[in-house]
Amino acid sequence: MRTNRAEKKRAALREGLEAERPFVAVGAHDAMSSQLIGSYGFDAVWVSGFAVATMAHALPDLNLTTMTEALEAAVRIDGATDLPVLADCDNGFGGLSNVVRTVIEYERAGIAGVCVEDNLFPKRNSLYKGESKRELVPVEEQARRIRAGKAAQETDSFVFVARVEALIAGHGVEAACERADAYADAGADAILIHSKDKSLGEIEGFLGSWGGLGKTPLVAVPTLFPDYTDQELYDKGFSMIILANHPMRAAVGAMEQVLDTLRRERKASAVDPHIAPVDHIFELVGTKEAIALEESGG
Ligand code: SPV
Ligand code: MG
Repeated sequence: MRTNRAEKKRAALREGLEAERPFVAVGAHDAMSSQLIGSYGFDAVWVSGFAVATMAHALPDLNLTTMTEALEAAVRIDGATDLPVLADCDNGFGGLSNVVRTVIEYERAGIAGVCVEDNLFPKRNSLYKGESKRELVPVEEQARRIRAGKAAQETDSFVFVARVEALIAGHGVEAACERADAYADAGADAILIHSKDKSLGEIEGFLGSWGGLGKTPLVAVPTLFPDYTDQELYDKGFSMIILANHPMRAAVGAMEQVLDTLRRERKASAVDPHIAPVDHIFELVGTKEAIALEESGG
């Protein structure tokens, strides 16, 4: 049963990466955000390390979440959706053996794929300001980790996305291309090229010079270049677009507004127009069906 479900999701993720249209994932931080992403017609769910650290732990995105905690979150997120789930596994939570264990554990848990980045342990979230120049895991070592991770997977279908942080870390386009080549040669199923250059100049430079374009699927996280549609990013050469943290930021913004109103108005009804009715929540989680089953006597 589980294998079947996992295999279907892995096939959907692989098909999406090869599709002739943008394959769009949205970042989840818990089971309900995952379920809602499915209800709104997206193609996949991204388990955002940033969003899980924020929402499940109220911690910064600095490798403070352990692999076990990240995997538990991924399993809950996967359980709440029929969409394929790509799990952000930061830098694989350590060195080469941690990357290998990450692949083994996530694959066994039925997750469709993992994404592993070349940030040193402990990592810093790529969007943090003042982090323009920093060291990364040396390219040969990261390629070795990817090769070891790929060798550890039991099924051919499990997806390993290798994330290149060279642009974020200030190493430039040439280094980014070298890393993308090395990771694709090591067996990565797709390359995520991350950038915080709002002008898209860095990304355009990468797209203009990377020889792997069209051979290995490319993944974008347009948090800091949010004005491009998924179709525009697809037309530039990206297969998969990840809207990484928007449900988490929506939830925080909504909670802050509601709490502020409650503090000012001192009565519950003041926020009623701004919050989901309890009946809607009951419906979302299948309450009527669960009670009917309990009472069916069957
Ligand atoms: C995440 O969502 O955790 C990501 C994307 O890794 S980013 O925050 O842009 O690094
Ligand atoms: Mg992350």
